[in-house]
Amino acid sequence: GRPLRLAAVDLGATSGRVIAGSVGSGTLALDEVHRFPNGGVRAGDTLYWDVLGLYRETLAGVRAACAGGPVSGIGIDSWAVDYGLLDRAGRLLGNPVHYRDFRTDGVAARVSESVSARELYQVTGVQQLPFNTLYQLLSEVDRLAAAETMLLMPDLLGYWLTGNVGAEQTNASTTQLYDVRARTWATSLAERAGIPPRLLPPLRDPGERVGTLRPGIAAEHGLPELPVVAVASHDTASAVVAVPAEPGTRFAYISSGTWSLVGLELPEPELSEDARAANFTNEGGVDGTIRFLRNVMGLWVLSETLRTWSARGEAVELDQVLAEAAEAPALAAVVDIDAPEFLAPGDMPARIARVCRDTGQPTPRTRGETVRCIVDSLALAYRRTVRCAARLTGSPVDVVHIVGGGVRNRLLCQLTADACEVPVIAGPVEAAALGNLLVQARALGQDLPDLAAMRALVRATQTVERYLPTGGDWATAEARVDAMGPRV
Ligand code: LFR
Repeated sequence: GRPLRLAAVDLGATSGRVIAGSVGSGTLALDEVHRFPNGGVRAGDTLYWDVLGLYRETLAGVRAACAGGPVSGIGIDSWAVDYGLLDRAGRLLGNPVHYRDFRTDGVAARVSESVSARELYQVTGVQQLPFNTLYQLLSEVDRLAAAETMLLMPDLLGYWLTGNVGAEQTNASTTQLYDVRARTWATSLAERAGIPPRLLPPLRDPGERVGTLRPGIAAEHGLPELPVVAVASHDTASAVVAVPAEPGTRFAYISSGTWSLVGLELPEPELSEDARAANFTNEGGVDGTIRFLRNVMGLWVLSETLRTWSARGEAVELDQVLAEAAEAPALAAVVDIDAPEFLAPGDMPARIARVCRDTGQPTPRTRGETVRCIVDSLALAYRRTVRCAARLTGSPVDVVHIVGGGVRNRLLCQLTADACEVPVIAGPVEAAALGNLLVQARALGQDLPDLAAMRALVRATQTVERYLPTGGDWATAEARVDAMGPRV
């Protein structure tokens, strides 16, 4: 049909953007109308999100989208697991806390006294990460008595925009409070773990209407009373929608941003004990699909490294250090990039150097060597994860698709092809925004019956780059990392 102009609000942990997209038959065009930094704000002993800033920037972006031409809908996606609590009057109770805050330290171990890790996995299918919503809620259990509702970030913003509460399924599936097979909240499990089930709002499918922009907000911002559509509100779910896989190919994907989400799309959850031991998650996707994946620490380690250097007054450009890294010797030192010590903000170069020293490897001396160690270690983690996913599901992988901001890191893309020993197709960069737009467009009547149709449109309109494997002794490096300590 005639292209629809839609606003996609895509909130990442390090930056947010609002994209005005046109979606129609043969058309999928992006216009980035607003971009802003995001990140943790440490106040007192807590690492928070600037949630009011995110709300303000969301509205600024929607205004910018509308200034460029008529808009038919708004969709919001963001990182997962984090939430705000509302009281009985619908007011925000406290400022949402960042998942990298240390308040969840030790909580998972306490939960296993009331619900075993095995049962948790059987029901929710979710990997053990210290910051799962379940553990965050339990870290503030004394405050829950005053709370009526828990809203995940996109649902909280959607509530402020429309006045309606709900929980979109793809994001709800990351909370460890959701029954991945029944596709409902895991109410009895929640109760046994100590979470009042009233906190869990009605579920919505991606594509359902959240509501309409409240008249007061529309008037205040000079906006029409637009529909707000529930998209696949977990950014990773939206990104996977836009993976330009050819029909029938056996593909793995890497959604490459602050995190690297590495895995497969499955028709059913994979809940075996082997999958649990390998810490693979089963998150709900569009049209009943499952994202069977692991969180790899991602570009976070690189961006924290750059932040550390610039805080010391060293002028560093990403492209420059990547060029230096490309010249540095390959696989000279590798670390387990998923080790818990890389999770919290801080001096990553020092942590990398310490691990290299402690594991008897040469310590990176130059910036290029440090960055090379990080990208080699990331590629190695991709290899390990892709091969493990293939093993666990019995489905071989012929091609790895990389989507998201990491597509711009050409060194990492090439090393991924080398490490995984299969071709890599890299692109599109703005996959999460594209997936957001595609699901919105379908909800508003465009002819995109299934994921295959959405991906065909991405293939027809977006450019990708191909990388072929060129070798390297990844097996030896993998064995070195396997001998190191526990991972997140
Ligand atoms: C990626 C992501 C991951 C999730 C992490 C924390 O942006 O959404 O999928 O595990 O952020 O929420």
